[in-house]
Amino acid sequence: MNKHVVFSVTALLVILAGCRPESVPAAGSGVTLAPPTAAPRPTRVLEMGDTQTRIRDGMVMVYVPAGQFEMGSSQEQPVHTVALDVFWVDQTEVTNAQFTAFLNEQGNQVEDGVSWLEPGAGRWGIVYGHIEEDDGVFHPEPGYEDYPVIEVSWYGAAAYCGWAGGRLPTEAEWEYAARGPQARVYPWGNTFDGERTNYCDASCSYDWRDTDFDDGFAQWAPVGSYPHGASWCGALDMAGNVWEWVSDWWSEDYYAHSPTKNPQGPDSGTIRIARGGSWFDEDWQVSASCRKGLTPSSYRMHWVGFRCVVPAQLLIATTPLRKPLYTLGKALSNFAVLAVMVGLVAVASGVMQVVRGEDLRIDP
Ligand SMILES: [Ca+2]
Ligand SMILES: [Ca+2]
Repeated sequence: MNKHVVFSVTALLVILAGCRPESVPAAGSGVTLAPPTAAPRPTRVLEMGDTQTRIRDGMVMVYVPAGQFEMGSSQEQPVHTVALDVFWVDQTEVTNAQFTAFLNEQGNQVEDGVSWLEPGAGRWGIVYGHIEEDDGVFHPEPGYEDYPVIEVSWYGAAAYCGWAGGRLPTEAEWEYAARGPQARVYPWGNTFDGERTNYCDASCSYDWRDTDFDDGFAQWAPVGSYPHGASWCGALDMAGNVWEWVSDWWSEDYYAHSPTKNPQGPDSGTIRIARGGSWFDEDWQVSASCRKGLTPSSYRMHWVGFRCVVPAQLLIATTPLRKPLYTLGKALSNFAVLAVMVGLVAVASGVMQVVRGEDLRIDP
């Protein structure tokens, strides 16, 4: 190695030493890439509290670390152990504004004989939803942009999540995001608190209303209205507001033979599942283990919405040169000096520095 190469490597090591302290994130702040070696290989360290914003729809997602919990309850039997890989879950239910953008790009398509959304007059001819259509252009009713989209079919919910870069959660993912490793009864704990959720409270007009609490809303509320009802990972409205479609088919005995690792639900069926209860329901129905079976092609109801998940392996950093440089470094791994230099140049230029949570994006 000649002296020029030695000087260059030494100079780059000095630069690296100056960068390294900045490349160690504070707890909960985001993602790190491994220090360069002869074969640079990124490793990601994600932590509870990490969030990121999805480019396609602006949805904030919260990080759900891998783990296991006891799924089910005395009502949803048998209770069984489920283990899940890491994933990101939407912080809130998908809103009218977000679903409107989807419709204007994709159209209100028909699947299984029903449109993705029923704008205007809904079931029984009553107007519930707050997305309107004028001359083929969809728009949220003014003042209802941040309310959850309702009267959306399972097909519309699934199509939206795919468009946004993710998918509907499995039933197990949804319940884990709501309950956590401690398998809480409600997202906030094991005791019901009617001020942490939008359910059928004292202001509700139905006979089964609970006069012990006033949650502030007779019907559906803007998403994120109950920050004190957050689940262990920071997801909101997992209890109440609107039920949420999940990907699984319904099967009465599925819990008895569910796989332990990342269960996907039955292979087939005629009914899909929704979770979390709604403004329409009693306290026991907004518990995190409660399940409701709904026909995917006909239930476009004013108490059903959804949220999405994104598997962690789909994360892509915005820096356009990171992947090509990583690939080049790997290809040169048999030439240790060159590989080290490529890695050092990448770090020195900032291309392979810390990628914090807020910098992560899902490519459309
Ligand atoms: Ca209510
Ligand atoms: Ca909900």
